[in-house]
Amino acid sequence: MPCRAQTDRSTEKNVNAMSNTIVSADVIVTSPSRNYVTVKVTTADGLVGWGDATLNGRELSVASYLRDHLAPALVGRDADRIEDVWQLFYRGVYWRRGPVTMAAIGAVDTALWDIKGKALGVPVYQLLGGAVREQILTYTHATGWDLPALCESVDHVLARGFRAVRVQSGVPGLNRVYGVTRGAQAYEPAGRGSGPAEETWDTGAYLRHAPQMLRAIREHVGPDIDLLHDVHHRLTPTEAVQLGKAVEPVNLFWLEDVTPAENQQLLRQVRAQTSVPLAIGEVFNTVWDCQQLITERLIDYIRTAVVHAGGISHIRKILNLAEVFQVKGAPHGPSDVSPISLSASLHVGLSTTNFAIQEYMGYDPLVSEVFRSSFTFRDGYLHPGDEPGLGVTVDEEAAARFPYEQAYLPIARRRDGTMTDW
Ligand code: CS2
Ligand code: MG
Repeated sequence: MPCRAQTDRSTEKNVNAMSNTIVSADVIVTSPSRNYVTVKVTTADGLVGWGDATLNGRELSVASYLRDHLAPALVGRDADRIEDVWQLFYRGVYWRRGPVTMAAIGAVDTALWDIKGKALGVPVYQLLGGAVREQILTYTHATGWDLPALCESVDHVLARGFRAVRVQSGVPGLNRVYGVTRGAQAYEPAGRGSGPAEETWDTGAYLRHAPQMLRAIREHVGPDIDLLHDVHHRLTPTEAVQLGKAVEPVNLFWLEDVTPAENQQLLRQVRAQTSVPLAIGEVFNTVWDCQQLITERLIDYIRTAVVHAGGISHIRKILNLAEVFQVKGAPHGPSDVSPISLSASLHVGLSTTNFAIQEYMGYDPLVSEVFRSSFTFRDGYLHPGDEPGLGVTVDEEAAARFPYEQAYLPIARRRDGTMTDW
C-alpha cells in the first residue's frame, strides 16, 4: 500500500511540477506612442505572466538578451522557483549587473511573480506580506517653458487630484531642456530617428533660474502641496550644495539626481552642507550600485524601478536594506516604464513599509490599447487592484499594430561642445 501511496505522491509531484513548467517565453516589442518591450512567460497549464523589459533608447538590446539567452534557458523550468531563476540568470552568466542584463532579468522575475499570483488566485502584494497601507501616494509631472505656463500646468495637475507634483521649467537662454515641452503635448524624452538629438546645457543659467522658479511655484501652490524637482544628473557636488542651500526655504519633498552618483561617496559633500531631501537611483540596477548611498544615508529616497533593477525580487532586497537606514522607496515611473512595471511597483508599494511615493507620469491613450491594467488613481493615490497576479494583460493583436520605431534619448553638450550628462 505505502508503495502505491508513494507512487501516487511521486506522480502527483510530477503532475504538479509539469503544470508549473514553463513551456514558452516570448518577447513582444511594440510602440503605442513609444517603444515598450514585454516578456510573456507561459506554463504547461496555460498560465501567462507578463514582465516589462523597456530600456529607453536600448529596447532592442534587452529584447535580444531575452530572446537569445534567457528565453531558451527558461523553457522546461519550474515557474514557481522565482528566486532560483533570478540567481541562475544573475550568477549563471558570469558577466553581471548593468541596465540591459538587469532589465531582462527583471522582466522574467516580474512575469514569474505574475504567474505565481495567478496560480494561487491572489494579487502579488498578498504574496509579499499583504498590505501595510490602504493606498500609495503618487506624484506626476508639471512642466512649463516659462513661469505662467508652469503655473498653469501645476494647476491642471492639482485639479486632477494630485497632492504631489514634480516641477520642471525651461531655462532662459537654452532652446531645449530636460523634462519640458514648449507646447501642450506630453513630454516624451526619446526622439524617433536614427540617432540622439543634441541639446545644449548651461549650468550657470540653470543655477541662476531654478531657485527663483521653485520659490515662485511654492508661492503659487502654498505650503501644503509636495513639490519635487529633478536636476537630472547635471551638477557637480559643489553646485548641488549651492542649489540645495538656495532652495531649503522652499521646503521641497526632494531634489532628484542632483549629481551623477556612480561615485556614491561624492554625495557626502552635498549631504553635509544642505538639508534638502535627496532622491537618487533611477539609473541604477542592483543594490550594489546604491549600497553606499543607503548605508551612509547619503540620500532620503531610493528611486530604483522594478523594470531596471532586477524585478520585484531585487527591488524588495534594495528596499529592505533601505529600511534599515531609514531610506524610503520612491520608484521611477515615467512613461517609459510600462504599465506592467508600474503595476508591479504598486504591489511592492502596498506591501512595503518604507515605500514613500510612486512616480506616475501617465501614458498616452494608445498605450491602454495594448496594456490593460487594473491599477486605479484617486485623489492623489494609486492602488494596484486585487486581481490575481499583477493585474495587467497585454493585447498581442493590438501590440502588433504598433511596430517598433527606432528612438533615442537626447545627449547634452556644454556651450563649448563638451559632452555632459543629459
Ligand atoms: C526622469 C525620467 O521621470 C524621471 O524622473 O528622470 O523621465 C527619465 O528622463 C526617463 O525615464 C529617461 O528615459
Ligand atoms: Mg528622474
